[in-house]
Amino acid sequence: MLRTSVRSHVQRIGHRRLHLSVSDEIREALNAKMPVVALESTIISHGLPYPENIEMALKVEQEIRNNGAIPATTAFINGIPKVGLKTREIEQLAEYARKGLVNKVSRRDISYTIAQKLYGGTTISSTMILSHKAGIEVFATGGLGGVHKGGELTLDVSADLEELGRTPVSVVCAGPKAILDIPRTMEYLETKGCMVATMGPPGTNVPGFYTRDSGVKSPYNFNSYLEAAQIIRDGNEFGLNSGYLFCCPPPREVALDDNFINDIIEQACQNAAAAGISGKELTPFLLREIASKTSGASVKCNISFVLNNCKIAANIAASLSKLKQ
Ligand code: PSU
Ligand code: MN
Repeated sequence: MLRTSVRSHVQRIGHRRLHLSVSDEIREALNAKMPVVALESTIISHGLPYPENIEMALKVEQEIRNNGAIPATTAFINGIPKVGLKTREIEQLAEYARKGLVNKVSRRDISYTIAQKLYGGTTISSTMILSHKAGIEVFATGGLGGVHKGGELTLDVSADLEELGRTPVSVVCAGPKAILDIPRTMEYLETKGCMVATMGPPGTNVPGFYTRDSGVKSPYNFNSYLEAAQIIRDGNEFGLNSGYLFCCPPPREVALDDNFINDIIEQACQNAAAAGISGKELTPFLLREIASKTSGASVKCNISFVLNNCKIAANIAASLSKLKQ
């Protein structure tokens, strides 16, 4: 019975009672206060094509280990919220996603996914929730969800932004996805109280996912892993209970040309409108269109900057665990 199996996954880490399944490796690491970096799985189930998605998922775990932290990929397996997937679970998730059997899970989808024993890919929003329950403070991904173009009328604003306003987890990414209205996304994050800092010298703008500079000013900048770790420690010690967004411009060698990608994004948005795509299907649709129109260049770029973000997140997590010793 599902209810029994979910209940049997109520675990403890330290004094916390968790309604989720945390792998032995992650539980031991957290109890020993070692650096852990969470990873989402919507990017596996809905963000990247097969088989690049599996390749990416396994590579990023290795990148985090190479940089001194332990990776914790999150997902819903048969309705069970899991932190720390096994390789075969990652492969299974990708196989199921290929057959359209994986739900894309943000906060509103969690209860249904558990109750119906579904497979679920975790978005930034639900990864933050699972991470916080497990006691993981740092999370790495590709790009943030945000206010969609025309969002002032459609109200299509990613649940990622709400979560960043209410859950004290740090998201390390390459900025809001370029398919979005980046100025409005930044306004929304300010309203919700999410700290936003971009890696680089003072004045470095928010990156645009595939590009290094979205043209939008970043509220803050940071230049070292230690600086980022201090922001997290101080905000959490103060008890802010809101999230942190660390944006990392994609490395020059992998970033795409602004004009090239912006034309393609514009076309993809028009195609989505013409096909009547909305709601949670919109982001996966746009990413697929862009992948096909760039003959896979966007996928290659996406995987490279996820790796870059993982390296930075692992180093921030390591600095944070040193600060706490
Ligand atoms: N980053 C990527 N690819 C993705 C996503 C992020 O490089 O597919 C996913 C994340 O899981 C993010 C979600 O939380 O897209 C946002 O979806 P929406 O716009 O529907 O909230
Ligand atoms: Mn949406």
